Order: sequence, then C-alpha cells, then structure tokens
Amino acid sequence: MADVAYLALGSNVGDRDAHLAVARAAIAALPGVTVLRASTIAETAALGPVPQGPFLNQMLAVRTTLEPRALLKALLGIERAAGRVRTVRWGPRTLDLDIVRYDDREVHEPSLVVPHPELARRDFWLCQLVELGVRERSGAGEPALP
Ligand code: A4P
Ligand code: MG
Repeated sequence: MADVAYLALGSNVGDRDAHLAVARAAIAALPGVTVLRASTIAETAALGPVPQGPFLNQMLAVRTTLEPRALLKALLGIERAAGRVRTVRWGPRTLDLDIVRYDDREVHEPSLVVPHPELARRDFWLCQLVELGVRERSGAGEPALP
C-alpha cells in the first residue's frame, strides 16, 4: 500500500536552487516514489547553534511504497550523490533531506524519528505543509496545524 510522506529539502551552500532542483529530480526518479506536489521555495535564516548563511527550503508531498527506513536510505543516497560532506551537526550543507512526516506513522529509532522532532519549531515547514494541503493533526505530541 502507498502512503503519503512529506519530505523537506534544504540547501545553504553553493548554487542552492540547483541543489534543490537536483534533489527534486532524484526523488522523482526513485522507484516506489511519486511526487504529488511541491511547495514554494522559501529563503530562511539559519536555525541552530552554528552561524551560517541562509537556507533555501522546500517541501515535497510524495506517494511512496517504500517503508520509512528504506525511504531514508534512498534520501541519504541522494544527499551523498549531491556531494554533501558532513562536518558539523546542524552545519552548512549542499543538500539536506529530511522526512518530516510519513502518513500518520510514528517512528522512534536511533537513526530515524518521525514526525521530525523539529517540526513544531520550524514555522517555514508548518507553512509549507499547509501549502501542500496538510490540515490535520501531525501526530501525538505535535500541536495541531493551523
Ligand atoms: N534522522 C533521524 N530522523 C530523521 C528524519 N526524520 N529525517 C537521522 C531525516 N534524517 C533523520 O542527520 C543525521 C541523521 O539524522 C541522519 O543520518 C538520519 O539517520 P544529518 O542530516 O547528518 O545531520 P543534520 O541534518 O545536521 O542534523 P539533523 O538532526 O538532521 O538536523 P536537521 O533538522 O536536518 O537540521 N535552518 C534553516 N533555516 N533551514 C534548515 O533546513 N536545517 C538544519 C539541520 C539546521 N538549520 C536549518 C536547517
Ligand atoms: Mg538532516
């Protein structure tokens, strides 16, 4: 059965628009993933402890037959292919792909937490979810979306 997942794209290094475009194309090409809708792209000041340049952030709604862990593995492969080198946690990145929500499912594993724990604190994600038509609660422990 296919589920709807919401994927966050972020970039704050180099040609940020091009990195998002590569990510959209790579996600659309994944077996078992169909892109349903894409939000507008927002420029956002960097959140977190590391001083760094502003991000471009975008959200995709996808229909997928991949289980959450398999979806994460595919997204990490796309990040690697985009040349991302992890240095500092929360530091600058060519491409960051996060699973923000996966249907109404909750995952609590060392390598995957869904809904994404930062969801309630990232206004731009909440706005982009609303833009993509998400209006229901985002899961236990999360505030209701407007
Ligand atoms: N991981 C756990 N849950 C998830 C999930 N739901 N989606 C694990 C994706 N990955 C998840 O991530 C480390 C590990 O998190 C992954 O290997 C996966 O197993 P990472 O991408 O190496 O590290 P990170 O991105 O630096 O940390 P983290 O905790 O993923 O942070 P975020 O939430 O990605 O934040 N400011 C603005 N304006 N816009 C941004 O997009 N992003 C960040 C990074 C900081 N500041 C930002 C933005
Ligand atoms: Mg991340």
